[in-house]
Amino acid sequence: MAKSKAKNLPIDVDKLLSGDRRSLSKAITLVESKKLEHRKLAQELIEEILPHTGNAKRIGITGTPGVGKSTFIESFGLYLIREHKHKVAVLTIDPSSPVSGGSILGDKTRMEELSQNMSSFIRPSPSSGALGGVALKTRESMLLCEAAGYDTIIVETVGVGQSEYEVADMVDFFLLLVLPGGGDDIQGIKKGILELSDLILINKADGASKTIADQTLAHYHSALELFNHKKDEWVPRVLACSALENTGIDGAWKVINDFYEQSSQSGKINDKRATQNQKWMNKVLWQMIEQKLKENPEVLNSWESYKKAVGKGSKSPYLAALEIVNRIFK
Ligand SMILES: Nc1nc2c(ncn2[C@@H]2O[C@H](COP(=O)(O)OP(=O)(O)O)[C@@H](O)[C@H]2O)c(=O)[nH]1
Ligand SMILES: [Mg+2]
Repeated sequence: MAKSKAKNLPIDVDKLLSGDRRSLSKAITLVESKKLEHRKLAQELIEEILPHTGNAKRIGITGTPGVGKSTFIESFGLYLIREHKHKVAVLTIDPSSPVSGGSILGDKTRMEELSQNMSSFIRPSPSSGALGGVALKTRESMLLCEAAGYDTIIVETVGVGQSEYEVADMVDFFLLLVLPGGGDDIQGIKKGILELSDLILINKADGASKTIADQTLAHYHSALELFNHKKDEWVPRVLACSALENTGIDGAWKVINDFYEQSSQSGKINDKRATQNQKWMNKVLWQMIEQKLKENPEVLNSWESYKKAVGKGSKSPYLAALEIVNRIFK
């Protein structure tokens, strides 16, 4: 059993590692805190649990509001728990809604059975974060869930701002939910998101929408053929499902399994995670540098006077920036 090196951690690490939900909740709250002292403790905690992470399947789910993400996660999560004895953690990022707002409550009712199941853990992310933003917190929460023994982590996000790209940078597999229909153009879906997707799942393929869903399937197939896929790379799939009627859920899981089989054999999964970690390090590094500069009164002073000079036109923006940089690194 891991002994806590950091004695002053407010979290019982052994309990967390044994899967204690309360400890996991408290740990995530610590990670989410903006207080400097909490940030330090949170980093100690993350360092300590890091050797116990990395064993879960990390799945990102995105799609426009109303497409059925929460309903799908309810069906999918329960399927994994019942059929495959998984422990499922769900982290949701919705930058457009404060955590206390209505949408999370709505989600809880849509994920009612899952949220009450002892093999699941559902946690919404806060609407704003300190350094690294909301997504960094979610990433750290994901690691905590892995340490607590969850073997499937689902990160849900809505198509707002950069959140999909950030989620894609923390998961192995990216699943895009879309609606039946769409006609000649693929409605409202950013091309970049389509390119990130490992599986496009047409939800609500039930009732009167079933036929349309089949047409949409063909449509996405041909859209995907336009992308160039490198040799040895995962070729994105398209499937239809009904989260409400629980059809096609096993098909989606099969594709995800194929993905893991293929990419663990090729070593791609490790490469992907390594690259993601490096990207995150860089992201946080630049943010830290920016913060440090903004806290330095000397830099701030010259920054202000250069701003005035540039505003008056007595100095060019380029030269001003260069002189500030030279002052910083003198
Ligand atoms: N017919 C049908 N309705 C669905 C399906 N999945 C979700 N819905 C409905 O679509 C609405 C939005 O679902 P929700 O899961 O909250 O979407 P989210 O905003 O993407 O999380 C709800 O009224 C669901 O009952 C489905 O597979 N078929
Ligand atoms: Mg939802």
